[in-house]
Amino acid sequence: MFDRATIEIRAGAGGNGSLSFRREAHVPKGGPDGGDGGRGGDVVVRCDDSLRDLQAFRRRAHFRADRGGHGEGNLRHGRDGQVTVIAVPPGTQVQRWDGTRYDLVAPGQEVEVAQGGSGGRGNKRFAGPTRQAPRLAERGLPGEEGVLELQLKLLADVGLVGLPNAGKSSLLARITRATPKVGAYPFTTLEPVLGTLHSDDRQLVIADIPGLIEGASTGLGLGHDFLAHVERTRLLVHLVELAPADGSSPEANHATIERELELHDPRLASLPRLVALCKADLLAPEAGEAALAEWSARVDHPVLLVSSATGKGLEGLRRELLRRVPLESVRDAAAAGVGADGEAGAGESGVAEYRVFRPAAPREWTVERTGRSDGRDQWRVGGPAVDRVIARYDLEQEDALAHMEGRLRGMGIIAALEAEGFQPGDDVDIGGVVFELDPGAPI
Ligand SMILES: Nc1nc2c(ncn2[C@@H]2O[C@H](COP(=O)(O)OP(=O)(O)OP(=O)(O)O)[C@@H](O)[C@H]2O)c(=O)[nH]1
Ligand SMILES: [Mg+2]
Repeated sequence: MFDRATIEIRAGAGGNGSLSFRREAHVPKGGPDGGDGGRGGDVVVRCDDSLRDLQAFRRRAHFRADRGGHGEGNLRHGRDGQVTVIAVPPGTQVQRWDGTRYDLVAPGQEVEVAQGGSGGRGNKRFAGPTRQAPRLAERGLPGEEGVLELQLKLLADVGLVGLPNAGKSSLLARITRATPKVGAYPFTTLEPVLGTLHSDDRQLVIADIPGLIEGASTGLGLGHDFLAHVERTRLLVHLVELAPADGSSPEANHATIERELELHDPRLASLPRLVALCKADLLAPEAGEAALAEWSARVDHPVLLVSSATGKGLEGLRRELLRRVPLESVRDAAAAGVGADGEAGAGESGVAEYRVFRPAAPREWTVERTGRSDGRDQWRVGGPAVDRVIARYDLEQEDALAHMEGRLRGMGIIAALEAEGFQPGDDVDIGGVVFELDPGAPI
């Protein structure tokens, strides 16, 4: 079962703005007519009902969205880059490189996981009363990129838990049409198996969660990965063998599984559950009834006595399941926006609100004196905020430097330099390029 995948994604870069002037036969000096660059394409993850696992990502692990077109003269704007859609099966949890998590449960639900870069403005946009022939245009910004961790968590209404060999698969085979392998040894089942319990008016999806042993929550055995699948169930059936062949104590076995559930996630401990004392056929009927009475008095959950061999108690179990699992199934609940994590829930239509994650534009920048030469101070200005400004301009363009100075001034950087003793004409290293900055000059 391919229930995990790591993929790399990159949204498209924005197109560059154009630096262009109108050329007309009879107009000696045309005005600026450079169009804007288009927006880079976003990367979106969509929940697709026709998929069952994450196998497709073994063949393809890189996804790139189109870049935006460059602007052109005659005020032609670049086209926006096309969105790249990544399809995942229902139940997929997506974690972005920055830790943001999205739960994709309802078919059609979409989330934007990487935003395309904005397009650069063409020189037409910089025209104003003081600058009628702007010789600068912005560059498009890169799109967001990073690694996505995908994890598929089954959407089951009921989880069957219990120690290996407890009889989970046998029970699933008896109450649903699933045909899991049954064996007289532990770890017969190596991955979760789903079955559907039908009644006249509803269906419950039941998952056999194998491999839980002491230490499963810390990664021992197979159970750790599968515990994640239990997270979304709405009711657990805890199978406890009354007369384990290895002579272990049913009470201790019960406690072991409960502890692992709790350690994995305290929320699991608060899920409603049924305790099914199983393989009742291996005990004398009176011993079975006595155990039932004793367990019922001791644990806080309803207790049933069942046997997959004889069918004893199975009709009662079926009834209890149908009665206790809330009417709306996991899928409905998810579609109504109450998914396991309550994140990125879908709207009423069943289609997700388009959750757009915009990282706050980084504000950090630094100003420092780096040395002295020829009697003048040298400075360095850096940080993500500065990098973003640098990325925008092609400083070969005549007006770009003055415009960039304006932006640095707007950010408070020129004032910070001056407060440190900066004199107009000092050399300033801005993002790796050294300028003789003269911010007094008109912009
Ligand atoms: N006598 C009796 N044996 C049972 C019953 N249910 C299961 N068994 C036997 O118990 C053994 C284990 O059953 P499974 O259903 O494979 O148990 P499991 O919990 O799925 O085990 P793993 O997949 O290994 O975790 C098999 O030999 C079954 O035939 C029952 O009600 N009565
Ligand atoms: Mg099994």
